[in-house]
Amino acid sequence: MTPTITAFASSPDRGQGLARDMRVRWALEEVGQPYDVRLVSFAEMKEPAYRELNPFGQIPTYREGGLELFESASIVLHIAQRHPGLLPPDADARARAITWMFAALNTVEPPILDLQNAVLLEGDKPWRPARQPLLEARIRKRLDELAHWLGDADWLDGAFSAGDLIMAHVLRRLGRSGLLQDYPILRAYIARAEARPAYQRAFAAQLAVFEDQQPKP
Ligand code: GTB
Repeated sequence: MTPTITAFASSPDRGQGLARDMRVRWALEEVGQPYDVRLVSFAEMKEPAYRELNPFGQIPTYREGGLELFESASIVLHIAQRHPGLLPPDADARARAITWMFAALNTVEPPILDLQNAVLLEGDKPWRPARQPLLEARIRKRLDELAHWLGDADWLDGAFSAGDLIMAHVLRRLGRSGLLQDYPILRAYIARAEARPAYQRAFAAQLAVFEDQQPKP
């Protein structure tokens, strides 16, 4: 059964791998599972029919036969549990890899999103300049801790796992912030993740959606 995921018909980053369907595409590519994509507009995502798939009216969603899922990391976990390649066979190592998925989502991503939301939504507020250093300091704390953990290891816990997939995608959100400048360990970690053939295929597939939309000369 070929799964179908939903993705942006029109994305602010025009397919630079930041929207969260990238996580799902990447996981499917890692395990060699072909998939179909249904592109949805912002208006369609807020329709009752779409909210049957995702109550919050967001991408990505995942449909496989009678199974319908939302939440990118839950979808990645589902894929990782049903196919070899993204979670280690050993039960303890598997639990640790899943722990890293949660660490990426619950410990590392929130301060990054706080900063991005401040940039996007609070640009005109009087407190914004004073808040910036606080937001950056919270991110730096996590980056310090993560870089310390990684040290000279390639991945977070042994072989590449779904934990690395989610963590690397979370860290990519910092790309334009300049905050990774001081973290060569993390830049190398992201570069290793991006060099994976599965990542490259997923990136190309997401980008192709928007390249196809370029006006023809
Ligand atoms: N927790 C959910 C998950 O992980 O699946 C969050 C899903 C989510 O945030 N979806 C966003 C969405 O549908 C797209 S990924 N937004 C539309 C809406 O809420 O109406 C977030 C995102 C969007 C765009 C960029 N970008 O262009 O740079 C980056 C990230």
